[in-house]
Amino acid sequence: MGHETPHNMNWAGLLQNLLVVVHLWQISGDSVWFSIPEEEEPGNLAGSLSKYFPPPYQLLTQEYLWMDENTGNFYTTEKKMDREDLCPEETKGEECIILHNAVVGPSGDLVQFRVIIEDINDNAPHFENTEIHLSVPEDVTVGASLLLDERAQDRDARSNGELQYHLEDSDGVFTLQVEEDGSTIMLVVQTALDRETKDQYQMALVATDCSSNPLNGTTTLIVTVTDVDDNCPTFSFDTPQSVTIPGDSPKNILVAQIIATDPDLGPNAAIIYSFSPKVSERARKLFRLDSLDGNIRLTQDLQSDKSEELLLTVLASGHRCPPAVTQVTISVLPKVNKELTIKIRFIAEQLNQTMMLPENQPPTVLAILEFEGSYKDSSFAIEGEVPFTLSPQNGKYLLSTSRPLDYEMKSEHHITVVGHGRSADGTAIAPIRHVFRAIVKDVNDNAPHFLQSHYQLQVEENNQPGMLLMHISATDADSGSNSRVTYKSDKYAPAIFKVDPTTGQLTVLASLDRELQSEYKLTVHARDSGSPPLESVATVSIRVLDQNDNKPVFVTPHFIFFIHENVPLFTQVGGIEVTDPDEGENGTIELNVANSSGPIVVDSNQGTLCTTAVLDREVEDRYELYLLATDHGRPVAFTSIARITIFVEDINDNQPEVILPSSNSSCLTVSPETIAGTMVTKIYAIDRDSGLNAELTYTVAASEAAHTSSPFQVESRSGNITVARRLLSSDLGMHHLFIVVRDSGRPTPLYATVWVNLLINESMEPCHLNRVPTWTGIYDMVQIPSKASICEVDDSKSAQLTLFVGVGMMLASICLLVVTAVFHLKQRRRRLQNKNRHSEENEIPLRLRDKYYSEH
Ligand SMILES: *[C@@H]1O[C@H](CO)[C@@H](O)[C@H](O)[C@H]1NC(C)=O
Ligand SMILES: *[C@@H]1O[C@H](CO)[C@@H](O)[C@H](O)[C@H]1NC(C)=O
Ligand SMILES: *[C@@H]1O[C@H](CO)[C@@H](O)[C@H](O)[C@H]1NC(C)=O
Ligand SMILES: *[C@@H]1O[C@H](CO)[C@@H](O)[C@H](O)[C@H]1NC(C)=O
Ligand SMILES: CC(=O)N[C@H]1CO[C@H](CO)[C@@H](O)[C@@H]1O
Repeated sequence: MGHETPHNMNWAGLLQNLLVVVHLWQISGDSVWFSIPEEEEPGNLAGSLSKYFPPPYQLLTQEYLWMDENTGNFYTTEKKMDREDLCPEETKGEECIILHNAVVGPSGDLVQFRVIIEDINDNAPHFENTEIHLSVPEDVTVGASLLLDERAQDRDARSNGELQYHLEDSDGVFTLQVEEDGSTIMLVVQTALDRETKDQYQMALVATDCSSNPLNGTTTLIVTVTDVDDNCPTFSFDTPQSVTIPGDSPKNILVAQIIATDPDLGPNAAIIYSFSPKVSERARKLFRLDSLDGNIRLTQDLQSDKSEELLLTVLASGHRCPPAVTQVTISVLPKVNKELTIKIRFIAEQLNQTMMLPENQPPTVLAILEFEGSYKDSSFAIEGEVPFTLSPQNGKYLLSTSRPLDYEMKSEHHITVVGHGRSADGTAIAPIRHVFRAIVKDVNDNAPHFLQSHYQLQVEENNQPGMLLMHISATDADSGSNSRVTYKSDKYAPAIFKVDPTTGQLTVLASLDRELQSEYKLTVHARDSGSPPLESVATVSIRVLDQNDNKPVFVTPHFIFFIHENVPLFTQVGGIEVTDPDEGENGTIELNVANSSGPIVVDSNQGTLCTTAVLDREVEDRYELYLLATDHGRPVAFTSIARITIFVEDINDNQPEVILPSSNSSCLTVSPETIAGTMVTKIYAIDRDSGLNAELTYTVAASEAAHTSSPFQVESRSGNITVARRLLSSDLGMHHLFIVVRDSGRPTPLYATVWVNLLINESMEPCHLNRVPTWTGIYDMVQIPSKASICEVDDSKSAQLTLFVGVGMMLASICLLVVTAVFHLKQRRRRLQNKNRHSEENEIPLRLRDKYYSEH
């Protein structure tokens, strides 16, 4: 066909199409149809075209059906066929037919066949609304029917879609009336309704289809019974018959509530309350009735002292109803004070009724208490023991402190005040209690307190500087800054002690020297931080303990003493002054002789030297010794050495000794021509003493021939015998001179006498004396010639006497002491056999003697 002219083709095509349509019509006209139930499972054989057409087969639309190309069998597909979807609602009463086109036969003819989809009851009746509301007045007549403008739908066809209705749970109050054609459903009232009894009915409206396996649908039918004014107000039992009110009731107080009820609804139940015209004028004046809520209130403050009864007749009116009537009796009691009330006016500082009171104040008024209202025999009293009092004054009571409060003793007080009283008619009223709370505020009224007012401590000297001595501490009973204590030493305290202001630590800044100062006292002040601050004082005594840090010191390195010779044994020579500033054993000195040249010992206890032998100046006139002083310090003892020189002083214990002439009978010849003034001989004498005791004078006591004056004279100091005058012839012969040789010892000089025999003869022969002349004269041998001494000044008689007496007494004492000492020694010797010689001698009490020492 392909290459014909368009003109020819158009005509040929039109003809062909016309033929197809004619043929199609022919085939469709053949009633080739199949019937399939809806909602078939996939793959079910629905029919076959093989009976009608030769193969092959091709279905043009394959949505719901699938056709086998060779057999012409067609089957349901995955997509189910729903009759209600495929055929519109309007075709409900008819068959639901779907046309299918297929190309069949070797020539490829287009055929059409029908598939009838059969209905199954797969849809339940369905109400559009789940609830149906209907209203019906309560006074509806029995038998009245109400239109239910609601029906169920069922999409199925024929009997599967035909519906029947019935009611469930209607309890016989309602029935259904359905028209023949089911177009209208009526609800028929079967019993009388009363809203006040039951104002709503609920039931189920059920629609059922007419299939053999019927399905149904339900909706809730709610019938509301509407109100009709068919009731009148009545007073409820709650409405009080009588009311009692106190005589002091305030204005607007609710006296009574009148309650009337009308079971109807809304405006049908509206009630208006009013007093009956019969209510008294007084009652109308006192009470007000609220017309809407029925509350009776006082129009004014009631100040009634007498009892009274008022009758109130109250009407409750409803719409189109006669008023309901009730009566309320109101009893007014005379005004009574059932309880006591207090009025409190605070004077003290207070916060939320809690008074803040500083401690230590003199008694002050804190608050004024007063009864509110008038009572009989009213009074206030404080309960319990508290430092507060109440004092009445002009019907009021003053609450005050009775003594100063002490924060440290008690910081909070609770004061219970009890008020008693009776009402005006004399009946007792329960007492009233009011508790006041008072907080005591701290005032700096406590000084810091030292545990001890006096601290004593000891510290060894030569300490480390900065050493902690002790911890001083004081406590303060106050609180807060009133109790914060700082320490300070007073301005007179030695600067080497330091007190830490905050810790109270006492330290010594320097090294102490007990020998410089062994005791310190300081005053420590503890002061709190209150304002004004308070302070207290403690004293600290510090005793410096000794260390052996000093050597014994002799007062001089060289002592010089003088002692008379011939003094008795154990005579004291002198005192040795030696010191050691240390204390106790550290300062206890023992003296020992290191080496000595003489019979001298030391008494360590007394610090004295004494003799152990009788000294003879004429034998040894000085002694040297060395003394060792040792202290008793432990572990190290210190020593010092001193030199002692003792000079033995002379006493007149030797009489002059005449050396020349050697005997009383020796004789010398003197020429008569010897001129005057010529020295003829000399008396030579010695005295072993020294000083004055050895200073000799010579005196002629008397010549033999007393009647003539002697031609010879003795020079008193030199002992020269000289011719006194020109010798005369009468002078020839023997002359005997009795010479006294006297020393100048005090108090009594010693003397010797000698005869000097001189012969004046010209022969100049040596003379010889047969006999020693004898002395018969009286001469005071000891008397010192007035012109004897050149250097000596004569002492007065009284001085001499004093000296005599002194020496005498001294001698006597020494004797006595020696006797005592000897006795004592004997006693001790028995006990102290093993003690050394020094200690024995140390026991001898010696008489003190002046001491001498040199300065070099
Ligand atoms: C003597 O000194 C030592 C230390 O040198 C000391 O221990 C002792 O206590 C001191 N004795 C006295 C009695 O003070
Ligand atoms: C005595 O002791 C001192 C000091 O120790 C010494 O100088 C002196 O030579 C001693 N004398 C004799 C005689 O031992
Ligand atoms: C000389 O005579 C005197 C007095 O009679 C006498 O004291 C004296 O001892 C005599 N001297 C001598 C040496 O005999
Ligand atoms: C005594 O005699 C000696 C000579 O023998 C003489 O030197 C002396 O001066 C004389 N003394 C007096 C005081 O005359
Ligand atoms: C006076 C006197 O005795 N003279 C005598 C002096 O010496 C001679 C000789 O010896 C004597 O004969 C004297 O008598």
